[in-house]
Amino acid sequence: MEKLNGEERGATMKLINDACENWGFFEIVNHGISRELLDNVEKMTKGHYSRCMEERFKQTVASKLEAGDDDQVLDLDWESTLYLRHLPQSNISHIPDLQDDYREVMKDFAHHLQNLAESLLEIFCENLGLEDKGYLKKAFYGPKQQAGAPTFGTKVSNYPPCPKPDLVKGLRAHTDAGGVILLFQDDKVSGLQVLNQDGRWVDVPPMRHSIVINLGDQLEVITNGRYKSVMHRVLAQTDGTRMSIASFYNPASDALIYPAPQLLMLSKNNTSTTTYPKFVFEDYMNLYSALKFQAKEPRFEAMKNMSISPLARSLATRPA
Ligand SMILES: O=C(O)CCC(=O)C(=O)O
Ligand SMILES: [Fe+2]
Repeated sequence: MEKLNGEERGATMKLINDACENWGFFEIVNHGISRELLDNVEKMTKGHYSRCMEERFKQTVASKLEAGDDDQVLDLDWESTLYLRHLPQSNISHIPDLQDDYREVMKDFAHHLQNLAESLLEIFCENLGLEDKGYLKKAFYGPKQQAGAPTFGTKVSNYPPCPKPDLVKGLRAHTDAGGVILLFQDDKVSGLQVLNQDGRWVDVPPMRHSIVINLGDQLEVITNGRYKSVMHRVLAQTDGTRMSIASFYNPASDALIYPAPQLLMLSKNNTSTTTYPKFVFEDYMNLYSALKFQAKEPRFEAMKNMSISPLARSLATRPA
């Protein structure tokens, strides 16, 4: 990332653009978040897991696999999770069982990740040729502006060793629903895979102190399909517990989402056939929670048939 400030800026911007157009995923280093902070986050997350989460995992998820009930196993992900919210309001002080220094470190980490997400949105605007480099960030705001700030949250996951990795995934294949996702993953235990354009699963191997970036469904809609959200999954492993910390920089729940008019005009000259819907982000999330592990296209189709309340439409501040 530091190459963006030097002579190699052009080549680096191009690399990022290619990754957004062809992979929906890329991995960044020299992103400005210190190694010391990352090491602390990793150490404390692992400590918290073994102190407070491991036993609970055995009693809940692991016991379902042991019971061997087919329906339950089909609906199972071999992961132990904890959710933290940062925006619009932090809930970190209210999450039980966290040690105070862990709360502080996670607040600091989230602050850095938020800055990184917002810088990446500016980079995407520039690469997309959008005149306003704040366009994407603004598109994530709801009509109430400050009160309707983007949502930003972190899912802290641990994927313990699994006795039957052929039966269950760590996390089943899905695209992410939101905007930009920043992932800090275990530097030793692997498992994340991305589906490439040839339909093959490709490993995203651990790389110490790197951050994996991927794009969610909303960026696909707003960029009118120039950028794509891409299917990914986590394989369960027989050895070692994998830690991953995924932070989701998403639109405000009342943000009105639709393709950027400037990009829509550009694509009129192309042969692009997909048309994207216009909807309120919260409505999308309601649908997504039931259909997360299915393809995104039927979700986009369903949103075309959903009406937007006149109030939501009239409050939208961006040009339609
Ligand atoms: O654990 C990972 O590497 C990915 C997690 C993920 O894809 C998700 O939570 O949406
Ligand atoms: Fe994901």
